[in-house]
Amino acid sequence: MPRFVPWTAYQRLPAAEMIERSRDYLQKMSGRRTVRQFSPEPVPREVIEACLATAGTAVSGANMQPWRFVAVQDPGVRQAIRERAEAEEQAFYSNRAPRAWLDALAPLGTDAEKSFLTTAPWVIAIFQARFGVLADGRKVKHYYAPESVGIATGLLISALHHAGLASLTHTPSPMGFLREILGRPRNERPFLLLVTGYPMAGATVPDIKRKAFEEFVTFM
Ligand code: IYR
Repeated sequence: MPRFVPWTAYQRLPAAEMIERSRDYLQKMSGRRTVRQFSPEPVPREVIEACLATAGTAVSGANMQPWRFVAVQDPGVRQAIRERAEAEEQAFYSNRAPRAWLDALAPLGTDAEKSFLTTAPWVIAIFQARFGVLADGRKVKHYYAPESVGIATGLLISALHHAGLASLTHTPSPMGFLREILGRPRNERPFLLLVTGYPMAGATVPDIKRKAFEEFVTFM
């Protein structure tokens, strides 16, 4: 029999307060931008730890919690990641990417140079564990692993922004090398790299816009 317990953490709010809070959060998140220029200034590990713990509160398929995070501060390891990522990106930008993809990326101003991987104080490698291993060695399938890890990553990005840090999602492709460099087991598939730290003083962001609300929301 499944066991149920009271949800004591829930706190019901008056409508006016819900409206105010939802708008405050919207305003906070509207200011989030992906940044590519980071300051090398160190960021306290406690901040990264709390944000990762927040990511771990994500909903997941059958509560399997398939996300794995490797928070890398070590300069040698970041350098190794950078070298492999830049090698893949060289191939991507010079011949692997179709013209249309490069055209779509043009407004972002990205290229194969990934110095943020060694400049920013933290590079968080996010993996998706395709199955879990029980104490007795049996494997359990992780249902909806990509969805679950995507949700956890969203919470992490939100937590980092809320804490006052900038972040950047980076997906070198292919990124199997991350498992090698970081010594991860075979069942873990690299999901993405999340770079975080303070933005460099005077950092700029692309002049791009979010879609209008009506373009991505329908009420019925
Ligand atoms: N992985 C490459 C290319 C790239 C792809 C997408 I989709 C972006 O939104 C940004 C970049 C890179 O990281 O440069």
